[in-house]
Amino acid sequence: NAYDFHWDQYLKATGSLSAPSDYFRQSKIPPANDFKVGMKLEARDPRNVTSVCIATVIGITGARLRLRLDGSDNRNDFWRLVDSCDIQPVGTCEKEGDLLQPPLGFQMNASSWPMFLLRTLSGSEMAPAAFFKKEPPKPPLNNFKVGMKLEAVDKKNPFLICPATIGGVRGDEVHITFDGWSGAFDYWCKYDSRDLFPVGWCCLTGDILQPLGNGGKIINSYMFLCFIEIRSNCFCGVMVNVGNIGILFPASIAGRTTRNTAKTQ
Ligand code: MLZ
Repeated sequence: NAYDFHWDQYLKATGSLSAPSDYFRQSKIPPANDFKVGMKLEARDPRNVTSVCIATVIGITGARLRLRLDGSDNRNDFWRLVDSCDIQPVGTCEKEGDLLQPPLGFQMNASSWPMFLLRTLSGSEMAPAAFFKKEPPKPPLNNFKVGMKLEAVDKKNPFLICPATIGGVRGDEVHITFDGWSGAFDYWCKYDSRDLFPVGWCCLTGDILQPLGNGGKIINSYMFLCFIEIRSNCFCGVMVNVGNIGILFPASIAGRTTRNTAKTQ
């Protein structure tokens, strides 16, 4: 289908460049994900980062794990890469002389925590230490440039990895904007955030790269259909690239078929 998302086609159609992979804090070869649903591990509580808790693998997506803290509810799941420093094998905490903590919002009485811990761990399958990979080092500098393309986690829907563009650079921070979406999902983060990936990451890991928002559709390598909102009136047109220059034609010139694909999400 002509509307399937392909990076090579999209980069050509928009006349844009992808950010080189060594700009990211990710391993060149994505880490293998050997975890299985149901396995237990230790994880830093995302809502209370000084606590290390017991977590269960609820799902697997590419090089990431969907995690739920034992004793917590099902509305606070979070996603971590298998080479995240936020996760470690069960027993690490004890070895370091620390105590496992109940998650923020522990559903039972605090006094029942030791017994709960015993029960939750007994007979459960612990993720083997070999499944945890070393976190890649920070690239020394923020080399990102405005306009570079990448794949980024949508922080409002953290299970989604989406096509994105660097919208701004400020010291060691970058502004992440999502292609085809208006600013509602944009965010600033550090250049070495683990939520940023080079173009092609999802394809390599088997994670699902989200399609563009309805603000943009690729027609072919030379044509990129875009919808631009001008003061709440939606302007619909076809962007045709000639070299690096994009020329925007109104839909009335471009023809009716383009107009029909405009939807709201
Ligand atoms: N349709 C949902 C998900 C949007 C995801 C956007 N990602 C950049 C919504 O509108 O919230």
